Amino acid sequence: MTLRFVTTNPGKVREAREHLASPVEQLEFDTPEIQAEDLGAVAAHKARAAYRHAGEPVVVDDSGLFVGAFDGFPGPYSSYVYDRLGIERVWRLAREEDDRAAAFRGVVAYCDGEEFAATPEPVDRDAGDRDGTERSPDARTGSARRSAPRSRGGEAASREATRERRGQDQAGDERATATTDEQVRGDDGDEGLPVKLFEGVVPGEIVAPRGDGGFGYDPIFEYDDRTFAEMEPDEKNAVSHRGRALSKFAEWYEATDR
Ligand code: ITT
Repeated sequence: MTLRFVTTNPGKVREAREHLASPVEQLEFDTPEIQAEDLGAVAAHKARAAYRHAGEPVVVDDSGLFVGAFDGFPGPYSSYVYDRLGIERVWRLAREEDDRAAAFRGVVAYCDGEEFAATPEPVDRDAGDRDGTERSPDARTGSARRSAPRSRGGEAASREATRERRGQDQAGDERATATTDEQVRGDDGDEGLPVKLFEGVVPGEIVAPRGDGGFGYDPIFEYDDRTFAEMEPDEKNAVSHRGRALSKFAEWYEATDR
């Protein structure tokens, strides 16, 4: 069965194809992202929105670059910082620091509307991130961090954005409604729609930009003396956060009957 990787980023899909025996197709859709410190919560929310949009099994990914000297920033805000500042300015900020240690972290999330049998990887079942409440440890990415509370204004704006998207993607929503059970409810109440999470982390260092490969922050992320942008795709995939998360996902997915 063809897997739909719902993302605006073709680089993620190229990497997923290296890991999965099943065919992977990009479904380009800009999923609404909640604001939360925890990538697992963001990825689970993205997966539910992607599933509602696609109406068939979906994979999404949420990743970020965590710089130690910046207390983990930009982390979950990496996409925003990449678009607004760009890698050259992130490098210029980091070079002021003695300690340039960083990590890429990523969570691959899978949702097909069905429940999951118990395996070590966590399943996210709720939407507790919306009100800043503590999530149970197994719904997170291993840590017990608290999601950032969202302002009412932010929540309302996000719902408005989702409604706007719904208007544009009515057909997708209708498909989702037609093919799933009552667990698939609106954005205001999709608690209960289970999402399986697979996490990957890779440590490295922020350096001056080098290399032409990869995408995003790859030119300023050095691992083992080379930046990710200086590696061949399969070399990056063998060690990267997404590669690690995808290989856990692939092992689980190929072993299930889904
Ligand atoms: P989607 O949300 O549509 O999947 P995105 O590119 O916005 O695509 P994220 O929300 O996960 O993805 O944002 C993560 C940011 O970190 C984004 O700017 C990416 O370019 C960057 N990033 C993620 N994985 C990366 C990797 O393997 N190498 C370099 N940069 C990466």
